[in-house]
Amino acid sequence: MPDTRIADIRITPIAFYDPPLLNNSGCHQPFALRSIIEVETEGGVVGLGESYGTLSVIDGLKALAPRLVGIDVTDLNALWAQARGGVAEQAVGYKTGTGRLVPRLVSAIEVAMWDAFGKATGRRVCDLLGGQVRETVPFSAYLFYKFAGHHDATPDPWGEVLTPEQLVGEAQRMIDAHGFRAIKLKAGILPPEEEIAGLRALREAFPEAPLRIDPNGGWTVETTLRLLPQLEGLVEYLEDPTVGIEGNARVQAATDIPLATNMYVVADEHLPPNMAQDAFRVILSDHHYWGGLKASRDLAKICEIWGLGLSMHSNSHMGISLAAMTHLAAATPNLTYDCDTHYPWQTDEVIAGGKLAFTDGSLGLPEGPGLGVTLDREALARLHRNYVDCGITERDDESELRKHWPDWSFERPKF
Ligand code: GKR
Ligand code: MG
Repeated sequence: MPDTRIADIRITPIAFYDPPLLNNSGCHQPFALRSIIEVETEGGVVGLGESYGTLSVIDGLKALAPRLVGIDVTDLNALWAQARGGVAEQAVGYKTGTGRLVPRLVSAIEVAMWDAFGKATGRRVCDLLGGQVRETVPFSAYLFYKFAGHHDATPDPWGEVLTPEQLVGEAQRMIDAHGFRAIKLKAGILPPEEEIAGLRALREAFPEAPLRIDPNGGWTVETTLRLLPQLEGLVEYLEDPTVGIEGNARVQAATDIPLATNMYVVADEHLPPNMAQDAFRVILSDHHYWGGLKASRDLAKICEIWGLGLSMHSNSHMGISLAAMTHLAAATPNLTYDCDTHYPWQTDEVIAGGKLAFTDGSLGLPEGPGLGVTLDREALARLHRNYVDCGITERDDESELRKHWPDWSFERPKF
């Protein structure tokens, strides 16, 4: 077997076109940011990872990378020890608190370590994570309200979506293109009655589709309690309707609809209070912030033990993240709902061979060892130039929305 000690780690920030999608915090900027991680071993194998492209993550990764030279790509304990050893505090633009940045840094590099080990040994990442339990991984149609174009008036190919009719059109187009079964509506932007009218229109147009709505904590407890009768029988789960574990526990106590979260149970220390208060019954895991693929498999076991449902959260991303999500999901027995993905919203790609294709809303594992994907170096260079040229270094949905609606202000809860 080739030498699997780490010889070098390269971090490349990239930016790619993102449509003007709306959420409770604002509107997506014209470019979404990611980081591409390459872990090269002494044996000459290159493993790939993809993570957030915000400045604190890029800086943290750059501080962590040289500390990892010489460790074996299987040594996750050494990776955690180095990440906990003060690198987060070195990150310029470090805002989010060490507790949040450390697992993000570990995740970004850990995926590339698994990929390198898989490529060095001829094994797929899902086999290294415990073995494949499903042939294909189902994803959901992730719908957003959106503007017809960005504030500079560049039109977006998906057009405007602000009404129930336009929402059904967006869903139809996404389902025609990718075959998704479940539908998720990003909410918390329009008055809740309008968003529920959108859900009802979706129910009428797609009678069999499992539906979800995610206001990102945009509704008060009182508003959510008032809306529950309209949501019962309509949605398979209700995602982060209001703020915090306590607030959502009050909602969960009043309904049989399971509450799901990617906002308030996002780290180990949130699990005990969540269980004690019975706030969320579905965890939307995300290997990018839970500490990587191994930590996410551990989380799945915790969910199984405690009878929690499990699915997957996403952010705007490229094919390396999608491949990692798919390997993880393929190796997770208790995945109880179709996973989220922003992938259909992204036109650019950084992996060789172009975009991965869904069949009937599901994705098979990319062929080959590791994650089964390799870099398109020309695309990487082009998307890195985008990053340098666009000048965006932080996601800022709030200011972006004020370019469209000058009087708009961020509030959570808002309605
Ligand atoms: O991309 O606008 C977005 C989403 O709102 C994203 O930021 C969330 O993290 O997809 C996410 C969610 O489910 O809350
Ligand atoms: Mg969510």
